[in-house]
Amino acid sequence: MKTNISDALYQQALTLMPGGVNSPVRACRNVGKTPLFIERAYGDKLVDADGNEYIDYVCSWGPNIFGHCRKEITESVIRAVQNGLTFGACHKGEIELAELIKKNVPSIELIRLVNSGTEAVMSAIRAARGYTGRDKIIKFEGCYHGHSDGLLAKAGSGVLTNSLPDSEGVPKGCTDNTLSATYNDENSVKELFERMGEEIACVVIEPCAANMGVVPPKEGFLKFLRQITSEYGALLLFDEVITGFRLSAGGAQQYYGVKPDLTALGKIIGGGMPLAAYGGKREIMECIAPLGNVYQAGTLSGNPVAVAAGIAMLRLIEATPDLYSELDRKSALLEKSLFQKGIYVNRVGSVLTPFFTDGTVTDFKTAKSADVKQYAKYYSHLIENGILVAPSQFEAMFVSYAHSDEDIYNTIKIIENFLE
Ligand code: KE4
Repeated sequence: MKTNISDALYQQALTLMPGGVNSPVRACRNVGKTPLFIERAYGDKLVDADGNEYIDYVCSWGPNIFGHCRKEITESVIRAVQNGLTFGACHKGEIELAELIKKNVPSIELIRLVNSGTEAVMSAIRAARGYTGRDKIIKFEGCYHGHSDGLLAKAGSGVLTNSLPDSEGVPKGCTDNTLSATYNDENSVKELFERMGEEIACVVIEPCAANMGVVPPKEGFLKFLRQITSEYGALLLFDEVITGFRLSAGGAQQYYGVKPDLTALGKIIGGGMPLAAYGGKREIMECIAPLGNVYQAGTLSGNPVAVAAGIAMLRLIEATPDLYSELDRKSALLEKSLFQKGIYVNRVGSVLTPFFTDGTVTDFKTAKSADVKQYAKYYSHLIENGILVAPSQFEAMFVSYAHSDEDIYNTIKIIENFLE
């Protein structure tokens, strides 16, 4: 596989950006590779600068649930662009997108559009603190909620992959109010509430973790969090940046039947453009400026072009009745073939992770026991054979509606010959 153009571009990028990338995981350092430079994408395919084509299971880390360049979305963006790129003022698209989200995620009574998942979670936590008047938050080891200072404490995803237990540059004070619990371990949460319950503003969780690899909530865990937060007057914040519109049109809260007080969304709702959101109970969100005294703002928030992509995406979801059943069917084929070859796979709907471990992965500790060198070999074998998966054991594999059965079977064949 020739990659000299990507390699040359990478050398140039290294002189301009830290690690030559605009997001650490793309540097592929943990799989001992250098990044490909992608030229174009269509359906479930990516084409790199050297003309190599790949079946894409990264799907831009989640947004592309219909694959790349789905015409309903691209045409809607092209139309929007012709009316102007950004107004810095209200426009009706914001109402339409907000209504589409509220319709599918009824726990969201009031919503605020922002530009990234990081911003969505950071702002939701500020709303929780403003509403409760409390400072402490509980997060779970191995979960990643974006790179705001207070949340880079035993985060998953990039930080876990780069094995930085905490990020440098985050002043100690910023994480003093961040308590870490163990995913799927009720006692670790109970103990914190018993010690500091009255000081806890919210519990923030990925209702199905996907940043230490996919780790589903064990039976009753989310319900337990719902109960204990209500008991202590703390709020429950679901970070559904990945799971929102991914596990179902109502996200993980519909899939698992547990209603949070606040939700952060991103990725899919932007249709591939930089757009995210946070929202929840009216009386909580009424704390947000200009109504309330919790300040949050954004130059490009509710951007008309990004909103047009988001509206097209959510309309497409509503117009595709077999979306989630098809995603589940295709993803199950991958899961089954991996499992039959002795690989431990965690899968929920169309997000899955093959773990190179000696047993099932149920939390941060078991995820970290994975053989990342073996994963690197797996990654290299796949990419050499035209299959692109996450360049890290601690991410998810995404299946899109554009993945054909034939591509799934080709993928299985290539994975099986690696495992043999
Ligand atoms: P962004 O700020 O990257 O849009 O979203 C942060 C975020 C928040 N919450 C969850 C559950 C997330 O998964 C993310 C971002 N996910 C990572 C990969 N798992 C994005 C990829 C990257 O960092 O380049």
